[in-house]
Amino acid sequence: MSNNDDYMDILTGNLDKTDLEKLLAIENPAVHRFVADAIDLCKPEKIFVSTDSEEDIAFVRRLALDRNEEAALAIDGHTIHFDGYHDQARDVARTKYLLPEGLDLGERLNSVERAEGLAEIRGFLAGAMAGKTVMVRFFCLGPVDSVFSIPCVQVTDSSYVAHSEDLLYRHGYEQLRRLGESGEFFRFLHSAGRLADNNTSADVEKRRVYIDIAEEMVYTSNSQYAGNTIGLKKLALRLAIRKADREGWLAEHMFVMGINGPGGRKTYFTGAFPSACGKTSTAMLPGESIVGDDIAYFRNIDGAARAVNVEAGIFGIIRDVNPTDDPVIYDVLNKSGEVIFSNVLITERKPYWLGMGCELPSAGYNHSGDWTAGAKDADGNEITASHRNARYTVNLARLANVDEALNDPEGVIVGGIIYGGRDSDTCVPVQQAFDWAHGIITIAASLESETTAATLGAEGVRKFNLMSNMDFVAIPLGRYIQNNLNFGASMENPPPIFGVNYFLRGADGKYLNGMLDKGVWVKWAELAAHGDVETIETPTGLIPKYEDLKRLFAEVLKKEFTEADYAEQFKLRIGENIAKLGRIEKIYRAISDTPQLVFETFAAQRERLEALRKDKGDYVNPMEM
Ligand code: SPV
Ligand code: MN
Repeated sequence: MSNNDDYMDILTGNLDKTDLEKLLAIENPAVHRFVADAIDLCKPEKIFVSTDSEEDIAFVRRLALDRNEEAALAIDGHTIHFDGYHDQARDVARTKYLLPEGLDLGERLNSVERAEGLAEIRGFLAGAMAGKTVMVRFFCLGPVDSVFSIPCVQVTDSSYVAHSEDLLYRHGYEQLRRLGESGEFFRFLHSAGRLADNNTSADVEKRRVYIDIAEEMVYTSNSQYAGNTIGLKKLALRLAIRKADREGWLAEHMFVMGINGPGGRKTYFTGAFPSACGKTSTAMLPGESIVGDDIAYFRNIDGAARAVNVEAGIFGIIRDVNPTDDPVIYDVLNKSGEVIFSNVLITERKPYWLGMGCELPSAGYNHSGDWTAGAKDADGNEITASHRNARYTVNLARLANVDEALNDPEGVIVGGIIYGGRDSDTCVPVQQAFDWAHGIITIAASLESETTAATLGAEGVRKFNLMSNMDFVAIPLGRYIQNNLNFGASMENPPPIFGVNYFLRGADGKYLNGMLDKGVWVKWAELAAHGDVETIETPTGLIPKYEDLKRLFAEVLKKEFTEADYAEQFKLRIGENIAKLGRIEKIYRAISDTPQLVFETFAAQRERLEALRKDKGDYVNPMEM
């Protein structure tokens, strides 16, 4: 790395006058050193330093089109970006923590010894920007000038990445200037690497996401897919989890939304779901308001749990977005204004995707290149019209139901927390935990989900995913659970915790619930959070009464909810619940720092389940509890 004496020489020798002035106006030598090191390592041809000005932002937007990283679509402001055929999701296996000497991250976290990892990734990045323009951008995680704010500097040779960040994050150049010499910040260095003819990353076998804990910095090489490259998204979440651990707050993979209750009451909820399990569509439910759909920071402020959306936009899964199930976002995707589509099908400059609610064209251009229906890839797999993890990127201000508290530096008071996974056979559609610790342990830390297209690898495999944050936890797992337990214990009235399951299936394999039924579960949770509905106590938690759901289904969805629906959906599946406890307990037995309370809480839950089974058998009708 460049040492203290020569970093100014690197900057003055490589930046032109205006860019140098923009950079030096942030009077933080650590920022200068980071940029100088990136230039020295990656050897870009040109350097563009972006302020928060509309002119600078427009430059990046234009560059994405000029360099064919994006192409304009028929509707004004819409563009399409393609990632490489083998670069369509987060690469969990090649995302690693760089372990400084003496640091132990415990079991299950993917890491590599720091010196070795640095040598590898810096080797891939050496000279990687030759002939390209690099962009230096400044953003802020969380609202600007808030106790939650974390300033960030992104250096990337992808104008698609820089453009996406513009829609997804709050601008942070001015904030870093205000912070002067002292500001601490996260740093991200990304190169898409050598590009193929269609401008996608050519060397995906050299794709790496390496998190340098010691420097609060993340390196990405040879990828364009946003989940690997957009520093402020999941890369920053990993750094934030470590910072939160040091400072006594929480960084979670959660939406933040307002749920409208009776009499004009609004209660803010946060919710954690693994990728592609309904998190965004819950956050966007028609009739409710959205603060954020992916990442939240929590702090105990004056005895209340307060949360902010870390982001200012949405990088959402487009599959199944249609006018019936997701009217709010469907509207945005069909009118003028800035939208980046990625990995959808294009014909006649129009985007098409799986599940959009109309017939798809039989030919066009997609993530595989020129495509016709039935086409197969080199491995003989059918190429779908759009990728199952195809996405849209928009700023939250575009949504009709964006919440007025989006940029509140104090965040919102959290009135309830929801956890959900893709679970075909075990948990009921909605239940409330007995208390904070019971919720954290038996719902949040016991979350399992069947895998989806959001990460590389097979789909539909049941996987442990604590707090839906498993891919991002950057501290030993037991410690992470303990931090969550402590957070609730630090307040007199911690928010109630709920578990939901949108993916229960019947004996015929069909889903038992419609896509919009989640609108009822959240309304019920809002009422339960205020003690406005009675509940039925079961061994796994508190479930709704039939009458309340019948009324809510009629009110919210104008739909009949029969006693038979209730009995089938809310029957307690005792064998499945005990089997799940066994799977999860086995995982925690192998994690050395698991808090003892986890095992005690599992034991108590198992006892309750077994006692009921003795009395009533394997499946218990909710009416009989
Ligand atoms: C997720 O996969 O959880 C996402 C998209 O929100 S990304 O992490 O950016 O790939
Ligand atoms: Mn996510």
